[in-house]
Amino acid sequence: MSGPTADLFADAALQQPGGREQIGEESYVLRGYALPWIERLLPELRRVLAQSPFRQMVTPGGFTMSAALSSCGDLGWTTDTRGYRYSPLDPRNQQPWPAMPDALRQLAVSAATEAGFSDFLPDACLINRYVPGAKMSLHQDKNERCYSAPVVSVSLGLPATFLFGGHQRADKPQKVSLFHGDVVVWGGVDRLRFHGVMPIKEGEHPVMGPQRINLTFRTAG
Ligand code: MD3
Ligand code: FE
Repeated sequence: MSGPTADLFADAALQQPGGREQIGEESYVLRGYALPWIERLLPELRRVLAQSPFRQMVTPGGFTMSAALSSCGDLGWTTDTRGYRYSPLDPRNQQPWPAMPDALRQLAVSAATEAGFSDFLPDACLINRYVPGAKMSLHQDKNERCYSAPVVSVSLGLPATFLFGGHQRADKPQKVSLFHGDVVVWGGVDRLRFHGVMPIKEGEHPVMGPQRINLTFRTAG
């Protein structure tokens, strides 16, 4: 996106009826959308993480990521010195990733529908854990086989400043604050935009403690 359209989205998110904030041509923030689901969601998340705990992964360039990762679903995202990829097995124990709990899948499908993407069939849920100071550098998500499906993300815990860039790494990103319970849906022409997360500020969240956990649902296979 460039020119007048970019300017339109640059300053403030456009308010939409139904509590949708449009942040890109086909991207929406659903403020607090996950809040009614939280009590169902957290015990499931705990079960998943007991089976596949958070771990810090190394990028092909040899850097240890500051965010710790896990996954659930048929496919999980991993990185090591050989590259980035989706795998049906958790490299930590060579066992399948934990199944995607129904509550998580239903939340993601329902949010996607709310944003205009019906028939979302996520097969992977990446779980990122940020402690204060952790960040995610500007990148594109290009390891999924299906770019026509949206990505749905659920923010939990400490707030974050999300960086929403363009299709070129050098495009100046817009900043979007994300809070506990916010759900974001990215799709269509926005699916391959560069994005990242600024370093998380010190803090203690009343429900989640001193951390931010982000769930991202994708159709990867
Ligand atoms: C925008 N995670 O796991 S939300 C990631 O908050 C990732 O943990 C961030 O970027 C986080 O890859 C950002 C998710 C997100 C995922 C895919 C996108 C935002 C996106 C694809 C296109 C545009
Ligand atoms: Fe990403």
